[in-house]
Amino acid sequence: MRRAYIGLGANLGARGETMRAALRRMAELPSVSVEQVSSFYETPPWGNTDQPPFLNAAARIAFDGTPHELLADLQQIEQELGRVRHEHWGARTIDLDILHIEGMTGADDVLTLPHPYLTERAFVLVPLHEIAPALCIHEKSIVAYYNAIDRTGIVRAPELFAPYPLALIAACDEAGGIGRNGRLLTQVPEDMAHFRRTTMGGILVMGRRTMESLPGWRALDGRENIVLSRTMERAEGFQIVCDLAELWQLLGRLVYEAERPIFVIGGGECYRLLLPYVQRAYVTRLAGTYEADVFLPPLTDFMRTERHSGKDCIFEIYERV
Ligand code: PH2
Ligand code: MG
Ligand code: MG
Repeated sequence: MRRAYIGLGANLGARGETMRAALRRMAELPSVSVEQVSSFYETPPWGNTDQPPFLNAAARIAFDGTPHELLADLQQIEQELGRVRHEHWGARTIDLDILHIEGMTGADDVLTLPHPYLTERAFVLVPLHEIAPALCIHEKSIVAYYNAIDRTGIVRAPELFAPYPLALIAACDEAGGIGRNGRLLTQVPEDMAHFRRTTMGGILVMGRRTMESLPGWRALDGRENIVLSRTMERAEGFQIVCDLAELWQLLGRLVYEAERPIFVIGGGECYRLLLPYVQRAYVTRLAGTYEADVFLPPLTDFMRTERHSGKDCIFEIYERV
């Protein structure tokens, strides 16, 4: 296995989605494992400036095979993701460049290693600096190139480009209540089964109080359990993150390994914090009201796309419009 660094860029279409799809396809290649991915950065177009802004990122991978085999695999992914034109320095749906392969230098007519622009372009150096500041190219570190370059106009875009669209799952009473005294309002077996079926195999993100409301504080089986908490240090069966940046990093690692749905499972604070990143919401409507003290935030900008009645409750799905 060899270690390599890949630069990603996109400035047409749903840029964040395309970049994530490219990362997943890279991770799915039998010869490649994606080890680390930088944040996504919004960068002004370099070269031909009369084109939309880019998203850029960098990834560290390990791969088996020759540089040209890797290049062919990356070009195949570019093709599949709809890259049509290859105007030099022009707009593109996705651009995957081999920036550097450890222990390899050289050039032929299709590949130059390290990438000739690697040390001169802020849109490459900023993401690469995040994941490999100490990497040395031509006997100088990335951090040294980074410090010397004009980075005007480059901004980190974690808010806009969480590594993956999230789903939310909640059960509400007729007043929109979801909990009382740190517990669920009621336990409807039909809804518990629905929750288990819907989330099985996925990744669960919850707040600390929700984690403490689980029976025996035990992680839910068959699913990855993540707790978002500023104060907790560890809990068996759970991965703990203290803020959104850490959450995106962990989710990035998990979903590039294997594509799995991510569910925000509560409570109120966690729903509120993560709602801007939620694409789909599974909402169970419980009959009656239960004097809740925590409520689901309103799903503005969502449209109901499904609704079916169960025995004791109604199951709905909402999608962000
Ligand atoms: N790629 C180019 C040309 N210009 N500008 C930015 N900001 N980011 C890029 O990835 C980029 C560019 C050709 O590959
Ligand atoms: Mg390229
Ligand atoms: Mg390029």
